[in-house]
Amino acid sequence: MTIEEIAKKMVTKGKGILAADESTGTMEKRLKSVNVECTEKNRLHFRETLFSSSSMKTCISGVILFDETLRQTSSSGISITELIKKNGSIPGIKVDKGAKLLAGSDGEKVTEGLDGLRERMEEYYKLGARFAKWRAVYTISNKHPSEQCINSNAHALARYAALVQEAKMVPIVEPEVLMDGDHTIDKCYEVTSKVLAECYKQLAIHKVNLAGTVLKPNMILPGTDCKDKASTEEIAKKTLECLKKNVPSNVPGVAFLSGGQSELEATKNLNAINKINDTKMNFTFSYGRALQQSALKTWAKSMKEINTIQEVFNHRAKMNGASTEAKWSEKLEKSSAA
Ligand code: 5MM
Repeated sequence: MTIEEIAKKMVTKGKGILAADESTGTMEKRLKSVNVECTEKNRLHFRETLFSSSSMKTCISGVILFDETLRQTSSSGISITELIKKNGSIPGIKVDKGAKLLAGSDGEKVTEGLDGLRERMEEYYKLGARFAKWRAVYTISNKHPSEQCINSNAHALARYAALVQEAKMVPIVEPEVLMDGDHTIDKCYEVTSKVLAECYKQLAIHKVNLAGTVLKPNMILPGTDCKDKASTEEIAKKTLECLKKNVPSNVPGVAFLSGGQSELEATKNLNAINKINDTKMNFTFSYGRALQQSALKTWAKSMKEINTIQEVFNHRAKMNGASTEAKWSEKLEKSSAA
């Protein structure tokens, strides 16, 4: 498949991406929150349980993996990438090395991982990955994000994207404006616009073929500590407006991150965005926490109840799949859960 075809498949209507690329440190936090020891065996068991679910075929277009998982073998003896492919989904790989302190700044971060990336991409392709992911993070405060932070992260994202396409894979470009803080929804709109504009400027400079990329942005939301809450309709309207203004129309689709929203909020908001989507772009999900939280809790209670864990995951995947086509409703949520 060409990178344009892979990108289109990743944002197919009715499906979305499972972000299961937590690094070991993040996985440690997630497993600690449900009182499970963070061992390699446990990480594999949880992930394999999800990757073997029936919704993989119907609702999951791709799975983002962490380096460790890409190299693992499932309990049935086939590799994890084969398991994902067998279930009709595309394996992908997180290739950044994390957000590190940006020299010369007052605590802002820049994502690292470009050194040796060309060679790593060759290996990842051989291991079966067909797309990659790189996440940049931006915090909002009176003085942040700075131009230095916006420019250096956009530059790194563009260099990453060019290297991924050189390896015949699709780059997911993930600039995440964090929800932390008491900023208003309009501030989030303003910052996200600046961040996206700089990303697309740099992607153009680095000659990235946008038809072979997928954007993974935050939705436009008020900060978690903001007193003025926003309605689902306002979130949808402002998110769509911000993306229409800043994302070139040859980008085939957008796969939102959930960023700390609850499972239900993330589903509702995506549904509302799709209700008013009047662009040619497909809007789908690339959720980590908002797809896995309930399944993780169920798994932690009883790891042997594979069917029950998978039913919980299937339900969430199905609800998000429906929201990519604006077909989700409270009624569907209840009847499917039942
Ligand atoms: C799955 O979580 C990823 C975090 O990995 P790190 O260990 O490198 O922090 C993260 O990049 C994720 O893909 C996105 O943030 C989306 O996840 P959420 O939970 O925000 O939907």
